[in-house]
Amino acid sequence: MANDHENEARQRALDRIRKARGQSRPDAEELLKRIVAGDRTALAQAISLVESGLAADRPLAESLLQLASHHAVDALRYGITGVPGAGKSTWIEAAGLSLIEKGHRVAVLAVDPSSSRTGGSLMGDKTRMSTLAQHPFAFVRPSPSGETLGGVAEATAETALLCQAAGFDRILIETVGVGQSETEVRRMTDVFLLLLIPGGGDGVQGIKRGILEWADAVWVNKADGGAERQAEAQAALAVYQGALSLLASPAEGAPPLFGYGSALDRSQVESWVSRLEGRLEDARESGLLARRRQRQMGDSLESLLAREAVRRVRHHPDFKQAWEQLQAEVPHTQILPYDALRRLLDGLD
Ligand SMILES: Nc1nc2c(ncn2[C@@H]2O[C@H](COP(=O)(O)OP(=O)(O)OP(=O)(O)O)[C@@H](O)[C@H]2O)c(=O)[nH]1
Ligand SMILES: [Mg+2]
Repeated sequence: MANDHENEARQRALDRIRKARGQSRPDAEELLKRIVAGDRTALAQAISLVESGLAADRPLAESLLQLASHHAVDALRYGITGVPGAGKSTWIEAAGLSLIEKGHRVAVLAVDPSSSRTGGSLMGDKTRMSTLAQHPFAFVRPSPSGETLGGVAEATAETALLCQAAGFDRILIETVGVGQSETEVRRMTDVFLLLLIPGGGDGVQGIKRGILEWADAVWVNKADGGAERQAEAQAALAVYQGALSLLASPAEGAPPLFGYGSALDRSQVESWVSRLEGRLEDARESGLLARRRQRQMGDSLESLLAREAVRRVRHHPDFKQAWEQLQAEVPHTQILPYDALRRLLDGLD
């Protein structure tokens, strides 16, 4: 597993050699066949393809995704968020190993559009999850570096799909809880877990209020190293529980699961993961999970629609001229913004 990067580099080198010899890249069907057969190099190559910022790579990526959707195993997706250093990767390592012990295959993806971390710390993730990263039933993929075409969240959802085609039935997505990405990650996960640490100053530790509201589960981490830390964690948990009971609208389904403990202690994480899995199983049976996914799909479509609509307007051949004309007019006339927008759009028909 530690070799995924090397595999990818090798694959790129092979691509260059093929190109030099006038041979084409493998087609989508061939690539997918290898992915389904468990070829990690093919999986890594496919992920690079969907993460690629090159428009030329998109057609192959899209046919591949189309094919992959027919082979994807049904997976449960976990989103794990929390401030930098809260212990997300450590928690994921413990949770991932527990899930593997129960017979699952685990893919770990990272979303970090904030560029708050460097390539160095991404390698750090692999070191921190070293046991998991080397396990034959796990696949650990650092966040995409650089620009992706459709956005980081879309690339992550697509990567998850490829992992599902490769047979991974538990997808754990780590995201730093300070940016924009949590909304999008929550939208693609079946359970959204917030990791906090005791004694984090103002109580909400720079975590956006919304994140606390959305959490399906809250775990106060690093409750180890003596009775004092335990007491601190308990106190912190009570504060969050109180805050959440005030904030939360009575959402569908069970109230958030609260807990505290140490990510360094496998058995603590394991028993908590079992509880989460139990809840997910109940949600599946009651139809709650299906409804959540349906709602998520609707939300994703809405946000894609908004983005695509803006893109199309901006790419309209007359847009630039109409936009400039409007901007030139605005200082001289009393024009209301909505009126201006209507005139702009009318001009594009
Ligand atoms: N004492 C203690 N240390 C922990 C615990 N969980 C994580 N750590 C340590 O905290 C540090 C940060 O852990 P990570 O798992 O990398 O935290 P993270 O949230 O993934 O960090 P970023 O990915 O950089 O945001 C490491 O040195 C861990 O060993 C815990 O439960 N108790
Ligand atoms: Mg981490």
